[in-house]
Amino acid sequence: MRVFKAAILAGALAAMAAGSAFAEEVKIGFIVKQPEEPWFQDEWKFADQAGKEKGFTVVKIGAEDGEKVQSAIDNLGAQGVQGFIVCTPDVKLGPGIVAKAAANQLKLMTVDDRLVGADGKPLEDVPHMGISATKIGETVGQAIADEIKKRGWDMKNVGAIRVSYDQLPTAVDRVDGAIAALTAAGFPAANIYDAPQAKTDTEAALNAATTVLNKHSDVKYWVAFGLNDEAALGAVRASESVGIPADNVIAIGIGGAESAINEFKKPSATGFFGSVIISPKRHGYETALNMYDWIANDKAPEKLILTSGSLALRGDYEKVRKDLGIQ
Ligand code: FCA
Repeated sequence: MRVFKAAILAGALAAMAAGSAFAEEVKIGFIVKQPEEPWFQDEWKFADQAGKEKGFTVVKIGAEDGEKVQSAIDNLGAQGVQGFIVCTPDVKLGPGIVAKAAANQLKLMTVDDRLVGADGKPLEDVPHMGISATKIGETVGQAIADEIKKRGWDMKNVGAIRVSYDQLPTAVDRVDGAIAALTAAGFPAANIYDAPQAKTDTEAALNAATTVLNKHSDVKYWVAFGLNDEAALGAVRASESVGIPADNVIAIGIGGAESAINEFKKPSATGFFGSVIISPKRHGYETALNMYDWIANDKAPEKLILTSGSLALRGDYEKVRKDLGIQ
C-alpha cells in the first residue's frame, strides 16, 4: 500500500512538473513567405524582441510554397510549439493551413496576407493582422498626383505602371486605392498600364515593368506603384535600364524597410520618390505577443486588426521612422 501511494504521489508530482514546465515554456512559430525580404526580416526581429521581453521562444521558418508551409507546420508541431503566425505564400492555401494547424493542435493567426476559403472569401475565424490596404494605396496615389502637379507635368503625357499581383487580395486593394486617388486627381485611366508580376519581389517587378516600358517607348514621364517597395523599385530599375532619366520617374512603394532605406541613402535621387511606411513592429511584435497571450493566458486575439501607414520621402524618412518608433 505504501509503495502504491508513493507511486501515485510521484506520478502527481511528475504531472505538476510537466504542467508548470508547459506554462513556463511557451514556443510560437512564425512562418513567412519570403524570408529574404527586409519587411519579413523586420517582422521576425520584432517577434524575437517580444519573445525576449516576455520569455517565450520564436521558431522562425521561411516557406515559399504550399508544400513548405505544410511541412513547416508539422515541424512546429514536432518541436512542441503551441501556436503560430503565418504570412502564407498563397492565400488560397487557407483551408489546408487551418486543417494542418488543427491536426497539430496549434493555435493559428495570420499576418499581412489573409487566408481565403474555396469561395475566395476571407476565413474570418482566423485572427488576422493586415494593413489598411485601400487607404494606404490611396496615400500612394495621392502623393504621386501631388508630385506630378508639383513638377508641372501634363497628366496626358504621363504613363502609370501598375505593378500587379492580382491573386493576392491585399495587393489588389493597394493598387486599386492608388488608382482611385490618381484618377480622382485627374489622371487619365487610359494611361495606366498593367504590369503583372510572377512573384512579389524586385526582379519580378523589373521584368513586368520592362515589358510595359518597351511597349510604350514614346511616353516621356512615368509613375509607378505596386503592393510593396520591391514592386516600385522593380519599376524604377526597369526605367533606368531603358534609359529614362530619374527626374522623369515618380515611383512610390509601400513598406519602408531596408529596400526603401537603401534607395533613399543613394547619393543622388532615383525615380524611387517615396514609400508609405508600415509598421513591422506592430506586425511582428504585436502578433507574437497576441499569440503568447492566447497560449499562456487563454486570451484570444481580436479577429481583425488593420494597421496604418505614413508617407515618407527621401528627405524625411528618418524622422518618420523615428516618430513611428521603428528605428
Ligand atoms: C504582403 C507583401 C509584403 C508586405 C506585407 C505587409 O505580404 O507581399 O511585401 O507589404 O504584405
